[in-house]
Amino acid sequence: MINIVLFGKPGAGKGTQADFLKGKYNLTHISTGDVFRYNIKNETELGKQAKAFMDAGDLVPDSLTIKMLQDEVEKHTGTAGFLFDGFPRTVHQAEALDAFLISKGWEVTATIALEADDEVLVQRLLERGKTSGRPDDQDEALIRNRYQEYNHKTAPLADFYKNQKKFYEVDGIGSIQEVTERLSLVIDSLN
Ligand code: B4P
Repeated sequence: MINIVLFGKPGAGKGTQADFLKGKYNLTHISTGDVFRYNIKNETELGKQAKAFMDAGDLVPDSLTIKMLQDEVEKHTGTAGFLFDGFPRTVHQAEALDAFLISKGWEVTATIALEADDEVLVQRLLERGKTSGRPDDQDEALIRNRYQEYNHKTAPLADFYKNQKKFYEVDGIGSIQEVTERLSLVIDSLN
């Protein structure tokens, strides 16, 4: 079983790349952002609780996010592996993921970070905001708040996975296909 965490700043291309990698490596793709947006659209209790945080560009509290992720994993226990996109985003989430996977006899195989400059990414998100309908993509102040959240809460995860010798970095600037090829080189080297 191979379990990959796709890591990176908002707009780094996690979701974009996951769409290619899931088919290529036969992995079950879990995007916590997508699951939250599905719940918001369908006005579930979880969606109602997450909406204000997401609209403000804040991270959704760990208590909601970890439970949701575990429920998603439980739906796919027969899989050849998972591609975690946007989870974990805090050290507490990473610790919970490790404990949960260990309880199943699994582990994170590798965490791959898509590296890119903030200013390039802000422009990407503003561009996406013209068509995505996502409130968190449409206001530059909200987008910049997402980077604050990233720097305070998510960036420390790099050290968490470096300490486990599971951290890999890939240049996220270039064509989508070029970035997929760089990620594939890392994944192919894991066996
Ligand atoms: P997410 O849905 O995870 O998304 P994201 O950070 O906005 O973007 P991603 O990196 O996936 O970028 P994408 O491929 O789409 O998070 C949204 C919110 O959900 C968070 O702010 C938070 O509130 C909440 N949330 C989610 N998970 C959580 C967690 N674990 N804990 C707490 N809260 C959580 O690419 C972005 C744009 O760039 C697209 O338009 C794409 O077309 C373009 N692009 C991609 N690659 C490109 C390339 N190589 N060149 C040019 N453009 C490119």
